[in-house]
Amino acid sequence: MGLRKEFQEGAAWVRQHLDFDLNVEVSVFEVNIRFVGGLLAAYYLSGEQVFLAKAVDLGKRLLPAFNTPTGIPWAMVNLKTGVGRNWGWASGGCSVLAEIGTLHLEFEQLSHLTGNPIFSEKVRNIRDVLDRMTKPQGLYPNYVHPSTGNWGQQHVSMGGLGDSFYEYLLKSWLMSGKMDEQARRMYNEAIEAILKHLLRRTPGGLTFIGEWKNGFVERKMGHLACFAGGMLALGVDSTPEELTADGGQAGEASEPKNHLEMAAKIAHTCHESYDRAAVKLGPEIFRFDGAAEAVGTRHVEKYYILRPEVVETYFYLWRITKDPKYREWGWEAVQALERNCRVQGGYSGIRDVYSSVPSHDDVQQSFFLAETLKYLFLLFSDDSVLPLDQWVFSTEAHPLPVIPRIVNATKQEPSLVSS
Ligand code: DMJ
Repeated sequence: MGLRKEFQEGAAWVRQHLDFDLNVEVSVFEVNIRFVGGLLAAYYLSGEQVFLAKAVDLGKRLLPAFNTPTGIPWAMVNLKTGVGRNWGWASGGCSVLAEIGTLHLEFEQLSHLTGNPIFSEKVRNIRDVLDRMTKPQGLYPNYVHPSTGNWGQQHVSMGGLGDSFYEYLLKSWLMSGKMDEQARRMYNEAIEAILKHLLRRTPGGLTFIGEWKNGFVERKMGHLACFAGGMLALGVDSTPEELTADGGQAGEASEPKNHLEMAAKIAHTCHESYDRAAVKLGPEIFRFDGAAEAVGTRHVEKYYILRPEVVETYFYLWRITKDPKYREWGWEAVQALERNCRVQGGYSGIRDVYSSVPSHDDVQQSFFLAETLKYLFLLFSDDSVLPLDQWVFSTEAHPLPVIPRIVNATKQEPSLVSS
């Protein structure tokens, strides 16, 4: 973005003050996606060793979280003592699917960059455990127990608790230069089951991905689940020709051309969730019950906390289809952010998207800078800026390079802008 002075200030702060030798308990998932991923991307984009050194130090401090009978990591670990545990709220002491499934990209990069296979071994084991488990109707429940390796509560979601597990299967395959076939197969199978069991169409013609609870579909979609439009489109865009032919290896339900249609429909539904709100930004949860379609109906679900998933989907669909409506929708979001979320010290979340006078929550989430603004910037940039065939965006939108056969690859780094 040309913000070189600001970047140098940030780099100086990292050099002088960023220290992970702390007696604190952190979320393995959040620290991985925000800190390890952010530091790795900063290293790749700048070449400055300090970012790599900090990422490796932090990665090593996360390793004790994997000391469980199955190797499925704890949700939390103390960075100094290495003691781990799970969230008290998670079903029966389980680990969360989205959390354990969203370490792969960063950990593979750590092994690639250090030559130490330990990080890669840890995440490949998670993948293998999940691959071996029997899935109810092919679906992946959101809770897995780290001691028994059994599923917890039978809740399946493309939104919170599940989301980035699916995303990282596809992106692991992409980041490996399409060599990680296990990841692609598991992605195809998981998405096929999700589309078969969770996809619904409303009387008003909107398509949504609901949530599955013990065999019943709850007719709601979270803002988080809106990333799926971008993911489905990316899955088609990156698929070899032979897989897109009729009767191709991907099978009817996961036939990639259908995925592009699905992606466009989900983008449309998510845009409607924005358009039907007074501030033109969408709620945290929107429902499809009776007359309510793509509308938040419960007071506690009407907030918007500067989340990126809807503009993320616009970004991928713009790159892949070049339909100008995605830039138009993105511009609507920019204007709505300026109108409703801009405050003196930056940008703030709002408590109720159906109130035309915004009530600010006084929080600027870090993913607003890392993701929301980045995807908006990229939506209006040329395709040659961080080209999708050379870079994979982590779930926190940190760009990581495609490295064929990642662990054995020679350290070849792609250019930021393709020639
Ligand atoms: C981000 O931290 C990541 O995208 C994560 O996977 C879930 N969503 C938040 C932002 O909404």
